[in-house]
Amino acid sequence: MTLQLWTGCVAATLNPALPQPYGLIEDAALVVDGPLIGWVGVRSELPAALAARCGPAQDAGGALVTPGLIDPHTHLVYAGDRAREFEMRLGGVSYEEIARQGGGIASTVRQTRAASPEALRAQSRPRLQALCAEGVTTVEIKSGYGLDLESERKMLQAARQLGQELGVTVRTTFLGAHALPPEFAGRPDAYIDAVVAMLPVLHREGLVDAVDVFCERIGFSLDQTRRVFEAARALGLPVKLHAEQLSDSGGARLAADFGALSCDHLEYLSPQGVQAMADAGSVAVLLPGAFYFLRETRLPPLDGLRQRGVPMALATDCNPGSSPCTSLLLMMNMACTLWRMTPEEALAGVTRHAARALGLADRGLLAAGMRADLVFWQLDHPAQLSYAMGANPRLRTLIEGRVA
Ligand code: DI6
Ligand code: FE
Repeated sequence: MTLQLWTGCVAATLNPALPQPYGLIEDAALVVDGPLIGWVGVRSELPAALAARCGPAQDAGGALVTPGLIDPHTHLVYAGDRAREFEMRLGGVSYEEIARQGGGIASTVRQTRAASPEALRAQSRPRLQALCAEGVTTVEIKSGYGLDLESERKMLQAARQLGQELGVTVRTTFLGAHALPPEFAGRPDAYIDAVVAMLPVLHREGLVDAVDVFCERIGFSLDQTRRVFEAARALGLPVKLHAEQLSDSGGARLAADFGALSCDHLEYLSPQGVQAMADAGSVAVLLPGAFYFLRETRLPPLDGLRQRGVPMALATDCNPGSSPCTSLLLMMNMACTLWRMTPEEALAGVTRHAARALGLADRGLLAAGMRADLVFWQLDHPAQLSYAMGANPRLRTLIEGRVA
């Protein structure tokens, strides 16, 4: 089989083995060998023997090439919206208050339970399409608006089916412990029993790649979180956690005990929590859309995370209540403008570190042997990806070497 050869491009490889910022290679050549990257480097250094196996060089016209973008935290499968609650919040009612009044997540649960599988897919599809249109090739999608076996299954199946339809990788996370459904009002421990019973069933059906819990004053306690994590561990499933978004509950330290892939949100993460994440090798998935939309003022402890070497990923958190957002590029801009992350950190956050937050070792950087998930952009420097607001400079996406 002949290999594809791309030239005339600037490659932001994100490969930490290269000394330049962004692992940048000017005047790069890139060889695609079936579904994988065969070679990437300075064009003049392309080995002649390899060049001989390639088809005619395809000129990228000076485009920037990056790894396919990865959104490692979304709740994009849901029905309805919460625009009326948005109006209430602007009138001064808080997100937590709305949740306590039976709105919030519970209102999306009502609408998601009522939707047919087709309607749920139809409403969710444009959100996944919007992400893909901006160069996203791998997306994590959580359940958590069903809160009973049948409705959680419906959500996870919708997520899987949409991924197949659009030809992108979808990783599904079971978030049964997202909120207390009305039929369990006042009985959170009984609901955790139900979650622990749902998990093996959904896992057996091949619908679960990881397990998450909303550990928060308005979510579940540390003890309840631990019970769900123990059930995950018994099945060999990795865990993630919504932790320290609205308060410091110590969730990150608990998650670290379970070797969590990631802890997400983290505005109220303590120094002990940072240390625990560093020791466990967990990724910090930061969600600037939720910070912005809820008008939070407390920043995640970026300096602490940097000092301890905790990898920082970025995600949309696409959901109807706290981040109705389908632009990962906008998240990069917000992380830079609101939090002073660097554009290089932002790009690593939606590629290399995002891959790690999902436990995927085969993508997130451009190097021989990695998946050939690539995006070509009409840009000449990777900082431009974080700089513009609302632009979409994507030219072309390859997924496993094929034009998407
Ligand atoms: N944290 C979030 O930001 C979302 N879920 C969660 O646990 C919000 C979900 C929603 O409000 O619908
Ligand atoms: Fe979330």
